[in-house]
Amino acid sequence: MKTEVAINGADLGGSLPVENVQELASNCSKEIPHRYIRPEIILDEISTDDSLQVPVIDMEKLATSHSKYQNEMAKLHQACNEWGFFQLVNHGASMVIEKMKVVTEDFFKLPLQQKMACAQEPNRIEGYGQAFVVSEDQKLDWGDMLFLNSLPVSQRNMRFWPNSPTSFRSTLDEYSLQIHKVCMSLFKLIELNLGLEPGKLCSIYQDGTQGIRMNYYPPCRQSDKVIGLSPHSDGTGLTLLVQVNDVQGLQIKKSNTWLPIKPIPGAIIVNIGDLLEIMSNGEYRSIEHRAVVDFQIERLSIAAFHIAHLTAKIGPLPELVKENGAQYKALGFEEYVRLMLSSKLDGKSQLDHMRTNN
Ligand SMILES: O=C(O)CCC(=O)C(=O)O
Repeated sequence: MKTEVAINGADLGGSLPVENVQELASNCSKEIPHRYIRPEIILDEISTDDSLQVPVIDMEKLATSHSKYQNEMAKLHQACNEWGFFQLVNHGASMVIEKMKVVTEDFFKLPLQQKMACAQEPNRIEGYGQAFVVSEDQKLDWGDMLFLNSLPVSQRNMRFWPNSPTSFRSTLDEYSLQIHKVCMSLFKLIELNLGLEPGKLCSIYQDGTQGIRMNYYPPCRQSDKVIGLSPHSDGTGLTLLVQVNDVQGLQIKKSNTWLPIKPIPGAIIVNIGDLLEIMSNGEYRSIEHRAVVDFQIERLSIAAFHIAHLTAKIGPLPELVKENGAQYKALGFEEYVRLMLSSKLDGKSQLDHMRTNN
């Protein structure tokens, strides 16, 4: 994702309406429209090195101050610094994650007309539809999504929250709070690892915005020619992603090669977003990633995006600007969000506008 927020209800731009991909995919007799065909992906190199995987971080070990687990903090630092991605196990949110997976699957199984009750509105990113379609000739992703603002609670727009399945709303409420808690525990450890005074990062994200996006990627007969979600980095501080069913699809860019992620059952996949890259003055890096689709089976994922609070100043934290100077410009929060939302998903191009050497 890029950054998806509503600031005090202001319209920050939305997506042009396009065809529902789940419906398109269900109509097997129809040719795949050329707007979905991406010839460039045939040339992409995909890693076949099975031994190369993102680090696995154990939250229970991080939570104890016992000296035998100090190593886990170093592992976390290395994961943020060298990978920008890791899988988090023993995070304590397994029960609500399982419940959230069920309601997500059930929502996407509903007839189109029922799902359209939550459809996006012009100039708004929230709701059921697609995101980041900014021009009529832009190539399209092979996927639909339901995006909802979940925190702060005052930013929730229940107009877009499905009331079918019946437990959707209460489950999302619980999910949102628990995932936010896990995220804040990570920020607490990350600020320690960055040598910041306690509370420095947490105070920026504690009352920040959380958006949750449920992604649905239908199977595609020409799965090697389409892409579920275009390469991008997230405009967030941290993103916490859960894979709903057992179909692989997430790939991250590592040394110019796409590395498929093999999700560990029950793990949360965490990634550093552009905001944390900027605030850490480049010590931690957001990583380009994308989702590919399967030939036969649909794939679903749930991403929780955590963004700074609405009055935060976006820029490198002064404590982390050393001899190399500030690597990124400072911007007001709203300006940053507008920048992130104003274009299609395109690798890390948004962040380039923020670099001081640009
Ligand atoms: O579906 C996935 O695995 C990736 C989702 C993602 O990158 C996003 O929602 O921004």
